[in-house]
Amino acid sequence: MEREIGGRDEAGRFLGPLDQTHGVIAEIFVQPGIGKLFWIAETIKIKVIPVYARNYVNFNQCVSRAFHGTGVPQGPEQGAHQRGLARTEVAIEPYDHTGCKQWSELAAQRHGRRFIGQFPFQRSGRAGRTKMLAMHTRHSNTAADGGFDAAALVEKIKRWGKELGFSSIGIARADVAQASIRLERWLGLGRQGEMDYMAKHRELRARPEALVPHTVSVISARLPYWPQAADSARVLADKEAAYVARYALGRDYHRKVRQQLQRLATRIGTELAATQPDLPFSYRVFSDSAPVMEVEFAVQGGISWRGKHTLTLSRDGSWHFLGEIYTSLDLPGDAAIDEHCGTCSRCIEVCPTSAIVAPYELDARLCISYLTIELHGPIPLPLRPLIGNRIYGCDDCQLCCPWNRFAKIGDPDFAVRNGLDDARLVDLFAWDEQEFERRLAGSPIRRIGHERWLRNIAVALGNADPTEEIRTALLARRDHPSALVREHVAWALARVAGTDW
Ligand code: B12
Ligand code: SF4
Ligand code: SF4
Repeated sequence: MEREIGGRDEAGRFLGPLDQTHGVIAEIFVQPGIGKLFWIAETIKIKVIPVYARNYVNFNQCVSRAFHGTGVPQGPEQGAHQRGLARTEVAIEPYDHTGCKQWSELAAQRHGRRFIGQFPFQRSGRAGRTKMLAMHTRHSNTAADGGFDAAALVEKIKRWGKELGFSSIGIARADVAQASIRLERWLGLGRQGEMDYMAKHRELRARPEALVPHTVSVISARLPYWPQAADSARVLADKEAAYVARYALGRDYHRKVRQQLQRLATRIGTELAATQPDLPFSYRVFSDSAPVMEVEFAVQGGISWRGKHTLTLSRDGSWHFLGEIYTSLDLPGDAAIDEHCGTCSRCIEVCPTSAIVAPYELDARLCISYLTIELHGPIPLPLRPLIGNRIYGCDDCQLCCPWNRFAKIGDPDFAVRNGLDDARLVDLFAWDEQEFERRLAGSPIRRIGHERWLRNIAVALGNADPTEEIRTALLARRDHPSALVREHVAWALARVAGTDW
């Protein structure tokens, strides 16, 4: 059997979500409930071509769903099955026409199925001839769901999402097995720095149904935010100006995205109450508000690919927030889209602190966004000069991205407030705590508090060309009650004076 499905590596990858070992593969293949796959495996050879990790992840996940209760005892499919909900069936079919993906999609639709993907294989006895294998999911219309048309509902969800201002909506299955392995590696390397919540909630992050019971599908959405604002390049080049990340110039996105998702969920609920009153529907909405692997769901749901800077990216750029609805509805997952970074590596090259340590790998401890927003204590000395005038977050890896040339103006709620797109460092440094609280009510910046606000601006002032105005502003904060602020002001004063720290 092992030889039938390929060599050791291929076999391991084929059943990646379940296990990497042959023993487990053999065990799985004698389990009941996978007769169809077993039968097919006997009659055709499935050769999984070793490809780049991401290209087979969807295939793996879909196949893993066929093994109810075998390799994935906590699997969402099993949970759904036990509760009598609709469940996904996976069928693998040999397909003789090479290369034509569109044709496969049409053929699948005609049979009331959804095309997931295709890959080359060799039929036994006809070695050397490459053919395409088409794989479909069928959503069972069980008696319990009374003929629930999940695909039709998804179409409506996508339409309603657009009406609510989302630029794209996609459906992912609640399965992040592969991504969790990489998350563990990232945590193992300590790349989360002081973001303890990343390690603390790893279990909930890796298992959606542990965070919200009965979750089997994830509706992933992106809301565009690119604001009409002063030219970023000019502000970054002006050392006396303050650069605030474009996402933080207006209203806090956490609440806004969730509000829109809540509206979408209410609409789904109303539709189901009218058409499928007996179908259980539970859900919860998120946007950077809980341990959820948001980027992973957006990629799986086909609304973006992952750029080398690790953010999601689409043909209309990366200036969007992500949000999700975890739901008990068994919805057909979308196919991931092709990625279009190609040979480009601009984001890696321009990063001021070299935080993108390899394509798709970010060491948060070096990222200016982490240093200015997440880090509570002092900013490490060697990194301070590299921060320049970025006082809250950083956009360099997105500003340089060719795909962002196609960005359109985002939701009006993210329009600039308080002239933050083009403010002067000394003016912002003069805000006392009351002014900080008043002006930044409803802004994400308020979360860092006045103390870290001053810490960040002190660093930027220390990086500016020294002027008497800057020296005076720093001197006014030299005896600030916070030791953190005092230390950063002292550092900046030393820079202004041209002395060593
Ligand atoms: C923690 C966090 C941060 C941290 C760490 C960022 C990071 N890349 O991990 C810090 C504070 C640095 C940060 C910064 C920013 N963030 Co942030 N952040 C998050 C948060 C809360 C979790 C992200 C996470 O899980 N990281 C953990 C690591 C393991 O994940 P990862 O880097 O994505 O790693 C995966 C891949 O790289 C992959 N991988 C690793 N190696 C390899 C190798 C290969 C070959 C392949 C194929 C894949 C691969 O495997 C990993 C696991 O899946 C999410 C919200 C959420 N709940 O998801 C927002 C989120 C990612 N951030 C967001 C934003 C907007 C930003 C900033 C742009 C803000 C700013 N302007 O300052 C910057 C951008 C910095 C950057 N280049 O990523 C948005 C991104 C929207 C988008 N377009 O994608 C999110 C989704 C919030 C939201 N709801 O909108 N963020
Ligand atoms: S946000 Fe800035 S510091 Fe962080 S990875 Fe992007 S360019 Fe580098
Ligand atoms: S800058 Fe280039 S490599 Fe980086 S995300 Fe954009 S297209 Fe991809």
